[in-house]
Amino acid sequence: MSRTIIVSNRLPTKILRTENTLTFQPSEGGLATGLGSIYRQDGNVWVGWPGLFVESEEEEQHVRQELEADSMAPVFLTEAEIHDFYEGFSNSTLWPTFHYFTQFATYEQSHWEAYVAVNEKFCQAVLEMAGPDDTIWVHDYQLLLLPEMLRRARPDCTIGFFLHIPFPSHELIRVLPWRNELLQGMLGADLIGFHTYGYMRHFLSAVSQLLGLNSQNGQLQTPTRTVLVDAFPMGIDYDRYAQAAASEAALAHEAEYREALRTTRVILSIDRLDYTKGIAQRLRAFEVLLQRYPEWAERVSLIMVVVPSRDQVAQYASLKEEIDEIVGRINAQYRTIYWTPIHYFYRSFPLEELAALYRIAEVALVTPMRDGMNLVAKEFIASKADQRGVLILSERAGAARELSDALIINPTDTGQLAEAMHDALVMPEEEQMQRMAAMQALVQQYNVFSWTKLFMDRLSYAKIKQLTLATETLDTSTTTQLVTEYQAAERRLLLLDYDGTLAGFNTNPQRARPDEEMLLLLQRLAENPRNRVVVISGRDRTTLQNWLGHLPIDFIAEHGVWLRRAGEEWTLFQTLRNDWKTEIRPILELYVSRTAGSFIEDKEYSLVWHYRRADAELSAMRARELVSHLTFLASNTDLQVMEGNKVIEIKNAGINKGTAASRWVAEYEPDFIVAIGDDRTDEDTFGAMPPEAYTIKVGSAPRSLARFHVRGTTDVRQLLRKLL
Ligand code: GDG
Repeated sequence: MSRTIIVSNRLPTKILRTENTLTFQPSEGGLATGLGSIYRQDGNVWVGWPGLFVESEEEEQHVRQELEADSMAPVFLTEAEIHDFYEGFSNSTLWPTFHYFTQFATYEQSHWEAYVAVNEKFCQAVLEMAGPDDTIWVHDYQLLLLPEMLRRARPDCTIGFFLHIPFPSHELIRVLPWRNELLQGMLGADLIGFHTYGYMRHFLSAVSQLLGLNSQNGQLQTPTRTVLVDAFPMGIDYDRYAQAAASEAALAHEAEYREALRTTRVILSIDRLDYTKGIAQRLRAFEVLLQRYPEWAERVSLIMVVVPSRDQVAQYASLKEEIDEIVGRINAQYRTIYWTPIHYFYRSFPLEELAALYRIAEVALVTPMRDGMNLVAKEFIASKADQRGVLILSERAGAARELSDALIINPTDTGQLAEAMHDALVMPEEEQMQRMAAMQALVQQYNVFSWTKLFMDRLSYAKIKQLTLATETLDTSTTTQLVTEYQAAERRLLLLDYDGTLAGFNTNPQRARPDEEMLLLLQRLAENPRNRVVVISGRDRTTLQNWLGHLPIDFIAEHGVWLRRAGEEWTLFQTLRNDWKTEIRPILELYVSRTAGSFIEDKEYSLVWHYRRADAELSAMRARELVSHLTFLASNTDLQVMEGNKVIEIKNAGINKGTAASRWVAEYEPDFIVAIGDDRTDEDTFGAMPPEAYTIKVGSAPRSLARFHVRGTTDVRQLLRKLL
């Protein structure tokens, strides 16, 4: 039976050390509640750090056993790992970068190394449990490398990844020295989830700009697999908050607070201490409210709960000082014997007291500078049984995408925020109820349980899709069979594409020269009198001649325009014209001038527009435009428009790699064929081969005509070496 493994940095538990004993308390975080129904099911497990430094082997064993009984498996971290991996790379590099606070980001190689090592550690812990068909759901920014690490070890596992924080614009991601590794790490998953469509778009754009991988409708094509990317706005356990707010305990606390505050109205603010939450700006806005509307003095107080967090990181300590200072200043200036403007608490509250605060507040201020989602906004809504109360919400919290009935503000605009507070305090009850009812319906329906279900369902779908798309992998047993047939054959034909197959891609096509190993491989394969080796490429004949002309091999150049048998002269496949170039070249020149970084390659019988070096998104758009433009022009001529890997080629119709390769098959009559290629133009070769030929696509293979696929050029080399 396959099972589900949840992985996150922290386990959903709190372990407290008191004198000689350890006590275990379930944590009440939103994620723990949402996933509770999953990880506690038979055989399932949650892997993560228990948040405790163990003091001995014995204690480690004890913790392990206790957690195991509650379906959890601990990954123990050392103090050095917490310092470099957690406080370092996670919270001083990734957290500020992903929240647009690059001024706070540090880039320490040693922190990165710890991050890699701890992700490996998590990987090992998961592998100890994961079977080949299990489903693994990885959470958040501390474990960005884990999906790919798991994928290498368990190619067939179903892996999901969810990011709880924003995914920023690619302009911020590109600042990170380890950006490609981080993106690659995430791409090990079958499904990647974000809170909002905006984050998803940023991710797809980063992957396109930095890794050159394209996507369509949230389906991302990596060299080996299709990855689904989607938005899943996380919800809360609505009933739990509604019930807590209606509980005896909450009512009692509320009565107590009311008595102390007398008739003062309450604006509430609750966050972890974090510079992303906009706490200082919120305080300044409250001050502006008191300045602009002195009538609120003695009538409104701000209750501000700041939960201690990450105080080992320097920015957090100085933020704490800043908040202390602003609160002190405002209170000192405005307070009266009867009234305190700001009630500031630097600690956390038990749920019933939190519920009482949600109840008593008429206005909730959720005004982060950046926030992945923000659950406090949703909890406030769930707590308002009488539907009175107003939510003021930052446009930069993920929650703003759903809660459009809140008063949506720009958190840096303190004036606007002060006005919103005033508007909220004077909003007619009828309007409050209308807005609140709409938001309650939404938060109740899209709760944490439906979030979990949506993600898991989509993950199963992602896996099914993978399986139906994939051509067969060239696995060990097929390779063995291929080699056996090769050895038995008398007349073998090897059709090998060049770029992306024999050689890796280079941003400058002239730099993809053959290396020593490739030359030797081709030489030795071609020396065997039973072999016919053909390099079949879109490149011009001069380049192929210069690079490989000294070898005893055959060539098909310019996608079938030019042919050369070993030791003979170059010949044209058929008589061709090239007078059309004068008409087409100016069009391509126009696209070059409109698309910085693109260029034209002029081959004898074709013209090629290259856009690998241009901005990925712009050039993809221009490429679509150019193809339709050229296809229109070519419709009444004997020209054809071909799309390759970041190239568009225009040439005479009826000429392609397939028609050229067929000529070799017809003339040579091979009893064994292997044809390997990576892009669309190689599909013509695959399509022209007899069914028993070993047609092999390099890279992922949705809709390929090839029978098998391999991951990359390294696999191609390995296969060729096996033939020797
Ligand atoms: C990350 C993302 C995303 C706060 N004070 C007390 C208390 N809390 C609870 C709240 C809420 C939780 O802490 C805070 O959740 P948020 O979502 O607001 O923020 P982060 O901790 O930054 O979480 C965020 C989230 O992940 C989920 O994906 O929404 O954007 O940054 O549940 O109620 N709970 C108790 N006492 C307190 O004093 N009991």
